[in-house]
Amino acid sequence: MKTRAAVAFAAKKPLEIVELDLEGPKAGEVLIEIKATGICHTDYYTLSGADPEGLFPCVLGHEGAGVVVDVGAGVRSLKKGDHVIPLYTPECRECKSCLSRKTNLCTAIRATQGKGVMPDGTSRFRCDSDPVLHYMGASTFSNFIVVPEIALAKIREDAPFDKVCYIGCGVTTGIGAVIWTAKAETGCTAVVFGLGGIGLNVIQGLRMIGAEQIVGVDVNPGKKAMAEKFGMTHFVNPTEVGADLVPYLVNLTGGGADYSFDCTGNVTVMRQALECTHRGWGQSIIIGVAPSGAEIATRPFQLVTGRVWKGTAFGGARGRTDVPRIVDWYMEGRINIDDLITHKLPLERINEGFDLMHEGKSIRTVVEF
Ligand code: NAD
Ligand code: AHE
Ligand code: ZN
Repeated sequence: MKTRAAVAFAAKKPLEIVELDLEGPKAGEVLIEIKATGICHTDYYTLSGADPEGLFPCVLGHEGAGVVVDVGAGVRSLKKGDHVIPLYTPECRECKSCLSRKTNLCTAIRATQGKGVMPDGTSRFRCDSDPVLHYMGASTFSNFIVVPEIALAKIREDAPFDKVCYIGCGVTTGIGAVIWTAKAETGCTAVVFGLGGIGLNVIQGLRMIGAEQIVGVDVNPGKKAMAEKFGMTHFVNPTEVGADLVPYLVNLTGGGADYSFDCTGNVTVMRQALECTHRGWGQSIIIGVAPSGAEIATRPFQLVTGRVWKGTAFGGARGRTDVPRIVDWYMEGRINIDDLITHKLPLERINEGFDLMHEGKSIRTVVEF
């Protein structure tokens, strides 16, 4: 069959809207019609050439929602017409990682996913008979995609695609980082670095669990109003505070934050985030994805004195189990997604969505098919 897709033919080049050939689902795979997709900073990161796993040509996008059109042999948990969210972190419930209950990082298909192919080692996309690669096991910038069954969360049918697509990455990552990775508790203090599509969901998660103080740090003061709406209690612009940012934040939080979250992908910020946490128990959660070759540093003394550095992928969520619950939270009005979707575009204008992100004008742009 044919599918309309925004293809990244090379790093640093605008996406091109083309018609691709899409092979149908093989055993254990599912054909999905994507109805809507968000644009996450990680799509830009890979397009920029900074991702060591970035392979081209590929179809980017990993924050989508859609409908099952067809299922391959042996697929039991999904049927035609089901509404789904593709999962870049699958949940096979059988691998060592899934069975450990210690991580959400299912390993069943990670190796092939990182190479841009399906578990059988081939791509389902072709452009003029040349293969085009998948991305993060999702490729939601295509109207139709093929995804392994274990990488699909079945969701309720009354949930609007143009909102719940964001649960495919940003919402789950931000809220999950608070509740599943940090396991932050009521009354805690927290500092959130980067008030974009992820950071605002961290703030929303902190408000949900009843954090006492939520400090937001961003170089763009234009992010302040939205962050306040989502629960931020104090805003700090690092360009105004300068080199004294860490002591400033330690003082503001009464000796250091219980939790901090990096939502920038900047390794200098990651160090500041660790060092502004409280001696003895502070935890700093790295969410941001840093460029190839970048490394984090701190004095070991920071860890000797009890601070903990952690990272999180997809907020620690087990996708098939947790994503439908988060969709319920949205439908019950317990979380706000609508205000974070600041822009909507048709596929033909997807490159404008990347521009809006760069210019700091959007939180999330959603592309509708
Ligand atoms: P975004 O572009 O919407 O937001 C980034 C924010 O950081 C912006 O508001 C920007 O002004 C701010 N910022 C930039 N430099 C800063 C600095 N030095 N100090 C303070 N603020 C600064 O991006 P996003 O979609 O929110 O993604 C944020 C990061 O999270 C990216 O690195 C992305 O790749 C990563 N991410 C990780 C996961 C995961 O599972 N770990 C999931 C999604 C996104
Ligand atoms: N390919 C990158 C890794 C990027 C990365 O860490 N991705 C996150 C999700 S970001 C979503 O917006 C993730 O899930 N990581 C766990 C994993 O297995 O990739 C690189 O740097 O190599
Ligand atoms: Zn993402």
